[in-house]
Amino acid sequence: MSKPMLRLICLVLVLALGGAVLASCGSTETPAGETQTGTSSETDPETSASPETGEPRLKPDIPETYDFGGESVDFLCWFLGSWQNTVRTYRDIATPDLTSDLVNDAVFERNKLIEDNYKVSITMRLVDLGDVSTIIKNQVAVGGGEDAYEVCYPRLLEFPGFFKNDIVQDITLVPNIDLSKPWWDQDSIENLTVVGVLPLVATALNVNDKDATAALAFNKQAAKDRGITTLYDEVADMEWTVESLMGYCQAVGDPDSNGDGNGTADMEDFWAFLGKNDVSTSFFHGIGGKIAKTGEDGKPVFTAGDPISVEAMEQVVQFMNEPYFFNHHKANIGSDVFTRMFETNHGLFFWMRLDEVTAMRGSEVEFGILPTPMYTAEQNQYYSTVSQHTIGLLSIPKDISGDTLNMTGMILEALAADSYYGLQHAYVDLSLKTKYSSDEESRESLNTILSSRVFDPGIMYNLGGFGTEIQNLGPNKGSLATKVREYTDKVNSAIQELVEFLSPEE
Ligand SMILES: [Ca+2]
Ligand SMILES: [Ca+2]
Repeated sequence: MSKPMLRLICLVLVLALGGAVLASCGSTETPAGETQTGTSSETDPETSASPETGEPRLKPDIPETYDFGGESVDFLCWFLGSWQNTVRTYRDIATPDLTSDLVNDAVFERNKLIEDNYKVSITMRLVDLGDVSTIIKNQVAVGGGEDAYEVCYPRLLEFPGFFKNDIVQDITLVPNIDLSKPWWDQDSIENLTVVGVLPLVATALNVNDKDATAALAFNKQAAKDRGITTLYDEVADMEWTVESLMGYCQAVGDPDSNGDGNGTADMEDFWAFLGKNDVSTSFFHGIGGKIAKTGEDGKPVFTAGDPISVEAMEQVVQFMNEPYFFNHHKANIGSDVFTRMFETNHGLFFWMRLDEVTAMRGSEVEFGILPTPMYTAEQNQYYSTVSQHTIGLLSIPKDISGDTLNMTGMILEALAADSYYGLQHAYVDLSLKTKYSSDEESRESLNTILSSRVFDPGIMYNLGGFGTEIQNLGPNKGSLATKVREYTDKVNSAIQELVEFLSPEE
């Protein structure tokens, strides 16, 4: 199916569901006060309706039940020890028990339903992020077998090196997976398909890639105290820009004058903007920039140097070097210490990924949520970057074939379809938004953020290392125009290499 057709279907679905933002184009949405209706265990697929409009729940084109004879579908996922007790550790694949945590329990119920319906068992193994590659390489070399992992998630940062071992397969060819369905993230499909081949994909099955989406938080009381009352209106009116953000930050001014007055701007002071190097990349995407876009022929094109991006990034670099901008990386403090600064009233704006919304349960300040600002109002669309540092996306090892591949496709389709209603509802509506039940606008922001996610092939395939250069622009006071000139040959040969690698052999 052509990409425009996929887009069209996606749009039609959005309209059909009364404007609800879908996981493919975003995430599920339920009006405030709705009870949880999407959890798998309490939903009869024949009669159930979407929580938004009462429209019938979209069903996957696979048998509703099947007997796979107790076969297991095994997921191998990356793991980083220092993030052990955070939501960055996979919590969306499998869980042993009900714990009354909404996301955990939605995963438990989903898997139980699918395991019963298809007579399979779903397992997950977490391994150190460097080991995913070794394990899958060995598996593919030996050729599958009883202990094979049917699904794997390397971290995105390691993915470019990982998949060049020729160890994952083209998801577009996997039986029983229908990528036109909204539970497969259409933006990820459009951007990560190269010459018709899709080696990894984002799906409603996961919440961790939603957690990895960039956004801003703001301290509501601090904003009010400074007469800043129209932030949400600006977002809604499509007027939320880097320039207006800079205007507010300028008004807050010198951190030390607002803080302890010891003559040094430090962690004890009140900062207009608590940021880090990642602001470079997320604002680059926010202003509409992209390292690469897919061209007509299905090949990525190096687009970082378009004139508007070049102009906008001058402003972003300037912003990141203003005295009111606190840079967590330059301050060389831990992430938790940095987050704590915002939680304890040391900043007006705070750059974050959505996982912070869950992590900041103990915040002493009440905060609102905003999308990454646009360059100008003419842009008319917000863009929210998805981090390559904190997540992986779904891949299927190359040795999985025949009946096992049939089963893998069917189980993934069933899991993703159910998650689109059950898990995503538990995550977005009941978990993320619950804390802000008094703040309707933050919910709107969450919908905006989750429906405007950017999967940049330049970053996901690490084309010529340019993603790192973007990340360094702000802290190094770099110029995008100069970097593009410097890197054009490098990025273009990386694209050529990627295309040759993925093109079917003649
Ligand atoms: Ca297996
Ligand atoms: Ca001070």
